[in-house]
Amino acid sequence: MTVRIAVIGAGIMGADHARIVAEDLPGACLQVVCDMDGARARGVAETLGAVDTATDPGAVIARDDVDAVIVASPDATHADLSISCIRAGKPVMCEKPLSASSDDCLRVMEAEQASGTRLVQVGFMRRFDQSYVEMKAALDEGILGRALMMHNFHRNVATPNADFTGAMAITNSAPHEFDVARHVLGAEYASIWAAQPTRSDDRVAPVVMVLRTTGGQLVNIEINNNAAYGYDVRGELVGEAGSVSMAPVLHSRLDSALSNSSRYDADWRGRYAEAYRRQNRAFLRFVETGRFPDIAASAWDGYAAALVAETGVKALATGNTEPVRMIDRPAFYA
Ligand code: ISE
Repeated sequence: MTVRIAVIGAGIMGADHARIVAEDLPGACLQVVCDMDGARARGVAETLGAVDTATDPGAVIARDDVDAVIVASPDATHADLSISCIRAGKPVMCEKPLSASSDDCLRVMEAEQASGTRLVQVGFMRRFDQSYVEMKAALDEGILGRALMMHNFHRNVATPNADFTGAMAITNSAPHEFDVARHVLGAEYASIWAAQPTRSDDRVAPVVMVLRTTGGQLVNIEINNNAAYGYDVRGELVGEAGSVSMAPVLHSRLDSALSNSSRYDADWRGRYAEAYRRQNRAFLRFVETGRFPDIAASAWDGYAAALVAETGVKALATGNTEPVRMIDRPAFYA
């Protein structure tokens, strides 16, 4: 049976998810592209051959000809749209973050638990990236010994708009690292500290964070949303017996004029193209089988990332190391 998927949001990420569904997801059909801006929805739908377009997400979620939903609308709408999907009994793949507010994530978890069925996958696609898969495997297989530290660098060319703040570096960009480090280490966070250097202009400066896990490991994260030169993510997992670092993903190298060079992507879609594909295929299998994918992020993981982000925003304001106080993990998410 073909799974009819609606994509809500036709911006940069919605358009990319719609493309994956239309071109790279055998067994799925791009049923509806929905955006408040009808012309934008139509533009994406026409390019990809979607069956229909819409502007009202609530009506789309309720449609009988929609089996599953991908939410890629603005961050502030993610939690409520996920709850609407749960109430309609439809599996949803919600782009990260599930919310910038941990209370909102708790509401999603409550709705999901009340439904009695796992329905929410959160789009932390880095879990599906081969570099992190290999880091986690090296740790789980015992090759690294006990994990001590994880170093993370996350650089964007420039902030997407003038409203982007240092706090958003923590709530919008850093959740990738909060989630993937916690996933690779298999650990929860105990505390977070955050600070920013001073720039010469009024652009958002990098945010540097140091987190400690409940097992005493350190995770350091640099988020630089105005790195200027390219989209660049680096990472290294350091254990007592060895370490694994992320190799650059390159398809060519230019040798010329006594030098060699390689290119950076302008944003994350190229670097993580395969991870997005794997993630969305895992979502399709989830819809088909009802079994939540092993490595995917759940609403619980969305909550964990949001709580750490909230605490990180507080740490940035106070300059103190702030304790991360998570609720106990509900058995539903065991
Ligand atoms: C964006 O929302 C993403 O998810 C990207 O992966 C990240 O690099 C960027 O900083 C975020 O704004």
